[in-house]
Amino acid sequence: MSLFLDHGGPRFPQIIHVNQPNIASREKFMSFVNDILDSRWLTNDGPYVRQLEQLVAAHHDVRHCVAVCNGTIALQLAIRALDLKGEVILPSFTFVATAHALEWQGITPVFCDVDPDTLTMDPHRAEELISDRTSALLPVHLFSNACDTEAIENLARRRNLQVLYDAAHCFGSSFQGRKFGGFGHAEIFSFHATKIFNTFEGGAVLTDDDELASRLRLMRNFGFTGYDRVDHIGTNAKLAEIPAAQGCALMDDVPGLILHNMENRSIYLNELSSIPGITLFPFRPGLESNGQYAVIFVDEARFGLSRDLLYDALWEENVRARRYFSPGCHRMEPYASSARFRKGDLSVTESRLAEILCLPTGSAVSASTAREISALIREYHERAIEVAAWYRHRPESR
Ligand code: T4K
Repeated sequence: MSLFLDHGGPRFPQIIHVNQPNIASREKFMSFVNDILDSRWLTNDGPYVRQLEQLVAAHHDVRHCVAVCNGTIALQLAIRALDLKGEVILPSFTFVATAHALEWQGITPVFCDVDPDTLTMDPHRAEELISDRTSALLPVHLFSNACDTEAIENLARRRNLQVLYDAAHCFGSSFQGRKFGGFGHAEIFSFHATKIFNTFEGGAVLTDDDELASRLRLMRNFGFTGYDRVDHIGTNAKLAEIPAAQGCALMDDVPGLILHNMENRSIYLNELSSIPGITLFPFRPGLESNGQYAVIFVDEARFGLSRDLLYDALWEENVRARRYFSPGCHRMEPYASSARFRKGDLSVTESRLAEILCLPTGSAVSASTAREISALIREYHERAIEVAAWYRHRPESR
């Protein structure tokens, strides 16, 4: 049953997702796959992984890209290679992998509040949380928005802490003329299918530190330094050749994909900014974003519907908006119910998490779809009383 009966069914006949994968040229990708199959070199430091690492390092102006099998493993490897210990301060407003990667390594995540505009770690709140067990800061460039890198790195220097950035969302983005990848001691990226640049599953640690990069390379391959020689503890974090080939094939498309996202962003900006109670997530000045997340905030009092009702109503019409990253890591397990996890005052995190909504964008979302989604949101605002009543009376069995 459609929300607005006059539409006679969901507004979109097909489901519109938040981040449908970007697909490389099939011809190029398949020729790489054939090459891989012909060579019978499928993994273990193969030519496509090497090529991918060179391309990514060059694209991000860093000395080293160490490619691995996903962004979470990139975090775990970097945490271990940097020898982080005790407690590490991170925002709660992030994908749960950021917290899990610490906890997995036996390091206690300490949850810090964010700046209300940029949604990135508030350096003042972080400083209040530093204890004699703190070894590092793990800020997140959320939705590719830059952290206050200067304040964070000053704080780290003053308090003798390491800085590892979670730049999972940042492929192709830059801040103050510098590509992400070179901030802090290291930055991790995700090449998951839903990211602007993907290797199906994949990720990388980017760094300018030669020694750290060699340690990471050892650690991702069991610590092997020769066929029969192991010099370091390690794991299997390798990226295989076919995923790497997808990245190599997609690389040249990145500028066009960014352009497409930014066009969608300006459509959302133009169409939504005059709707009371809807604001588009602003970028920090100096940021050149890849635009892979189209993020809005919903102020219930002015819009007429809560974020959650808007979310439900969009799903009714096959628009699968997402509430990233509700309810916040501190409300997820094991962090919610154990007193072992220290948390600062997370009031900004809580209030922003109640308002946030990610709208569909990416190459699968055309300009006309972005306009139609915007028109739908305007219609919900104009018919807010009707929509709220529909939800109050709708059958349980939806
Ligand atoms: N740090 C941060 C800040 C992160 O955001 C992430 C990952 C990480 C670290 C860890 O990196 P990885 O270890 O994942 O490399 C997705 C992704 O799985 C995750 O990579 C990502 N962040 C997170 C933000 O989003 P879900 O649970 O929302 O994914 P899912 O399956 O609901 O898919 C999202 C949308 O994309 C859906 O609308 C369906 C659509 N989709 C998805 C896939 C996989 C497709 O259309 N095709 C597909 O193949 O987590």
